[in-house]
Amino acid sequence: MIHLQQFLSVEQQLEVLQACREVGKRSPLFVPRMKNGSNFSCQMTNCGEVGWISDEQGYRYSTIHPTTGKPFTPMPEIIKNLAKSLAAQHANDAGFIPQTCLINYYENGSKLGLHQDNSEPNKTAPIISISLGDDAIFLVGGNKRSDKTREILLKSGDVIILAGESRMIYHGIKKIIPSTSSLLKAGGRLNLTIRQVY
Ligand code: MD6
Ligand code: FE
Repeated sequence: MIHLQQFLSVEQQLEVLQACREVGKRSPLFVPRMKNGSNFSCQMTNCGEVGWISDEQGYRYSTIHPTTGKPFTPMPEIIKNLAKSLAAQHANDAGFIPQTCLINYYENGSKLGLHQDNSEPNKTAPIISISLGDDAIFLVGGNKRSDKTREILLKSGDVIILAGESRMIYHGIKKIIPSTSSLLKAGGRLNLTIRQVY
C-alpha cells in the first residue's frame, strides 16, 4: 500500500472539492443501505460511467444513480487526470482507465467498517484514493478479516493507493477527527476512490 502524505496542494484540494460540488448537483449524496436494511453511517455519490451502490439487494456497480434514476455525472477531468498520473507514476500502470469515482462524505461520528474492495471484476488495476477535509483514522489489515490492523492518520490532500499485493487488503475508517481541517466549510471529510472496474 502506498501512502502519499499531503500529495495535493491546497489549491488542488480546492479544485477537486469544487469538482465534487459540481458532481453533487446532478448526482446528490445518498445514504446506502446494507442487505439487512440498516443505513451506512457515511453518505455517498459517484461520477463516471458506473457507480457503486448498496441496498437490500446487496452492493454492486450500476449505471443509474439510486435516487435520481439518471446516469451518474461524467467524471470531471481534474479527477481523471490526477488518477491517471498517480497510477502511472506510483503504481506502474500507464494504461489505467478511470471508469468510476466513489465519493464518500463523513460527518462527525461517521465511520466505515473493515472491508475488502471486491465488487470490481478487474481485481488487478490499482485503486486511487484521495482524502479531503478533516483527518481520519484509517484501519489497515491484511488479506484476512482476522488479520491484525494498524491505524494510519489520513489528512486532507493525502493519497492512498492499493495496488499489486495490497489490492485486496482489509481496510476501514475508524473515526473522523472533528475540526482538524478548514477545507470543508461544513466540516467532515470527503474521500474519493477512483477505479478501473472492468
Ligand atoms: C475512506 N476508503 O478513505 C475509505 N478503498 O474513506 C476506502 O474504502 C478505500 O481508501 C479502496 C482503496 C482505497 C481506499
Ligand atoms: Fe475500500
